[in-house]
Parts: sequence; structure tokens; C-alpha cells
Amino acid sequence: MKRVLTIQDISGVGKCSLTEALPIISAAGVECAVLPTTVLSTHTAFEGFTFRDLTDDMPGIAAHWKALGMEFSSIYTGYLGSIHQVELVEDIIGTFRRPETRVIVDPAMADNGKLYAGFLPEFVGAMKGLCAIADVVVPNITEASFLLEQPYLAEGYDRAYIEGLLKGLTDLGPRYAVLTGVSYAPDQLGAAAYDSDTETFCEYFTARETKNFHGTGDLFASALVGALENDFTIEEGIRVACEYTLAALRATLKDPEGRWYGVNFEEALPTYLRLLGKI
Ligand code: PXL
Repeated sequence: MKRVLTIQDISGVGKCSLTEALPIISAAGVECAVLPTTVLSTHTAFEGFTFRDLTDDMPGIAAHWKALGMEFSSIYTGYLGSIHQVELVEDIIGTFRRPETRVIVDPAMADNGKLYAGFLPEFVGAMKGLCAIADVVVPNITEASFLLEQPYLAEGYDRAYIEGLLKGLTDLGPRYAVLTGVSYAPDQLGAAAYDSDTETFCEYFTARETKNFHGTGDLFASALVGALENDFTIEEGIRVACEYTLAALRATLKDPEGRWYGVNFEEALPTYLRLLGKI
């Protein structure tokens, strides 16, 4: 059985980061070890969230795993709460990386043209450093624009623009870049990817739903990690992640008590397992 290590916060309520990564990666049939970086009462789109920084615990946790001889097939990072945490994550990757380890970095720090609450512009430079040591990066267009220090284009871009962002991201260091939230037409939404070794692009689109919800980026990245651990290629993985994201959005919209703060990824899990060919 493969074992992924995911390093991100746990938001008690909010359906993002670890409360999505753990169930989704487990559903993919892969052991999911977690290093929680921060405990929040909710994600940061709620008013008045509490925030307990676990930075000081991180080196000791990693040292214990090292002493036990723990190995990880992938290390997947998401939301990180401070520059210091980013630096510690780089150390932890250095400690556990073997030639076959896949490092996936979702630079979860921004959306809709803006950094999330609590992030200062200096954080972007630190996240760029973490992306540089990744094998796969999975930003949305806002995050890619921050990483590449380009103005954010919400719409009106073309394929050449997206391909430029993807190439720019791989120029930072990773072999693969995956961009989420890509759309060339009002009724479609999807993802595009670039393999800088083979110099090939791919993309996948589904119908676009009427509303956007929090946590779809974490759902997409977790679903991609699960697919890659099941030996899917990046091209196959973005198809699985796009289709699962759409199924979760549809389940949310269908539910009269749908939650504003996150998507119904739970009821869409059977779709994910079908996409992975497990059922
Ligand atoms: O989904 C990204 C994310 C993760 N963790 C926390 C967040 C967010 C987005 O706002 O606030 C705590």
C-alpha cells in the first residue's frame, strides 16, 4: 500500500485542506499520513476564526517519523500559514525525499485575484521557493499570476496565455504544472497541464456550474494526488479531478441544504471511485 504525506492546516468546519485531503486520498485506496500545520475553527472565509499555529510541533513530528523509518510515495502540501512553515516544509521534503518520491505543491494562498485573509505579499516569494522543489504544482490562475508576478486576468485570455503561465510555472522548477479554473468559453471550466520534459500540453473541460464554492481547489488537488498514486498520468489525472469536482458541485447545488462554505464532495465519492476504475 502506498503512503502519501499531506502537510496542510485542519479547519474544523469548512470542508477544505485536511478535511478533504484525508477522506479523498483514503477513498483512492492510499494511506494518508497527515502533518497538520495549524488548527483553525473554520477556514478563513468565516468571520472570527480561531488559529492555533503548530509550527513548533512540526520538526519533532518529522523527526519521530524519520526515527521510525517512515517512507512516503508522495508528499503533498496545501495551505501553509506562515513563511516559517514553508521553510520547515522544505526541510521535511529534504528529509523524506527519495528518487521516486513525488512532491505535489498546491500553493493555496489566493483566489479571484486576491491573497487569502492573513497573507502578506512576502509569503508569495516563500511559496515560489517551495514550488521550485516540487515535481507537480497545482495553482489556480490567481496563484499562478502571483507566483509569476503577472497581472491577474479573470477572463478574456486565450490558450497562448494559459500555455505561457504553464511554461512560466515549470521554469520555476517543477516538471509538471497544472492550472485549475481555466475557461475559454462561458459554459465550460476545467484544467490545463504542461509536461516540461516532453514539452506537451493537455487540457480537460466540463460544463460550468452556476456557482463557485470554497474548497474546490483542495478537492481537485487531492483527487489528482489519489489518481497519480493509482498510476494515472497527469492527463488522466486532470480528467478524473475535473469530473469529480463537477460531480461534487452538482451534488452541492442539488442539496436544498447545500453549505455555502464548501462542496458536497462526500456524496460524489462514488463518482470518484468509478473514475478511478475501483467500482
Ligand atoms: O481551500 C484553501 C484553504 C485552506 N485552508 C484554509 C483556508 C483556505 C481558503 O480560504 O482559509 C484555512
